[in-house]
Amino acid sequence: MTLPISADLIAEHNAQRAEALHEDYEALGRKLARSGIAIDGIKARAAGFSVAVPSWGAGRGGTRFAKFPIPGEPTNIHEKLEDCAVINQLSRATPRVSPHFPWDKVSDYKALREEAASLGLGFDAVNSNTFQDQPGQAHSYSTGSLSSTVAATRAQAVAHNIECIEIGQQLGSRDLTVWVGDGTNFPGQQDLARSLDRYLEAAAEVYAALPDDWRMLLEHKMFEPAFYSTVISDWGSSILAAQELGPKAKCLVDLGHHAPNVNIEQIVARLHRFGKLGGFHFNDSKYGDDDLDSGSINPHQLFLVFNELAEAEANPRDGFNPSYMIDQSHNVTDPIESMLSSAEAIAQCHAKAALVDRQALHAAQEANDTMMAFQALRRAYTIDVSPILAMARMEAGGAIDVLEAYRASQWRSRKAQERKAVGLGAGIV
Ligand code: LRH
Ligand code: MN
Repeated sequence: MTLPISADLIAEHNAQRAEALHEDYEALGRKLARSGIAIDGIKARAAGFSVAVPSWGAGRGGTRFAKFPIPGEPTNIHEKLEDCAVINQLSRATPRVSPHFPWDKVSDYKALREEAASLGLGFDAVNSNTFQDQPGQAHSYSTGSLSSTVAATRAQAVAHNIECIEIGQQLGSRDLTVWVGDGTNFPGQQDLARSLDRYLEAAAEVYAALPDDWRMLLEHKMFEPAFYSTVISDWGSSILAAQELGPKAKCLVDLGHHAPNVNIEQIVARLHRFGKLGGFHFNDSKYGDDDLDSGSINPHQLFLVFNELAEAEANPRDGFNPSYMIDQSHNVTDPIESMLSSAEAIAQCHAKAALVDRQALHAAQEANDTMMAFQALRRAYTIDVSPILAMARMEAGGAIDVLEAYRASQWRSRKAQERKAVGLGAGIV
């Protein structure tokens, strides 16, 4: 395995910071011990936590208005894997990449899997794409894809999803994420019931092609690209579709796919209650599907989501195995820095949720002691867990301060010399 950043650079970086880290870690350890919490136990839990990064997040993203590339950004899946390896080498928390097809199409997926493995990476859920037309495509998705009124278009969308499963099998994935932008912009444009029926019929053909140990993750989204109705617009449509399809169909929660102020943590609790919690696309938003860095706008919501995940894990019902993935669009930052910062924010919320005194919380809830129930969460939320994550990271060979180490590596400026420039354009990738 040849990792992209020199191990000496990371060792030198950590050597300068280790003493301060040990001081902070021991002080926090004493504080937590007073509440009966063993800090090493939390560190072990943090060391076992990981989140997948999106291949499409390694490059600059954009909006319909514009995209502003940066010198040295990746131009193909091979360069994207290199950058994802930098994120994992420094954070030790992002060992899997979630690819998107046909954006990441290559001729030899076995070789791609080996290439990723040589960089310390594996593959998470594969994402199909029936929201864009590809050059030479027989049937346009302008009428929708799995719910299109045009049978040939539905068949084409089904075939593409099955092709993604076959690619995923070669990459070692076990999940297919299906997000369709299908919907309408005008009342009356399509029959709202028949659209769903066509979607369910076509999705059932994709479901039938799933290998035994695979899952199909249905991703709901309130709007965009459709602005009047969306076929799978909310968790209700998604869970009903997943129940209709079968036990291998689960629901994926993209945090940005809800109306402002929707209680997403309650959606998580509901999906788990009915055995349909399949995974997450972590990001943050203030208005629409802004795809901003996780925890950058509403870190408390992210904490409350992980609080529900901790409750679900403690009460797994018929299984608790959600896929954790980032799905962001990096329009104004270095994508690597954004994913380093986001992985940290997500891992922090996972660790803070482990610090909640659930006995005290449940006792206060049973006693209707509202303030003490709230305080049980707030106490954990306000603990700075960064020494725990940094210690786990350093012990795993990562960097104590991931952004400082990344900048010290001069990775981006070095890649700007090597990689061809990305053209101006618009759109998310
Ligand atoms: C849709 C979405 C979906 C991806 C795309 C890149 O908004 O969240 O998960 O396929 O972004
Ligand atoms: Mn998403």
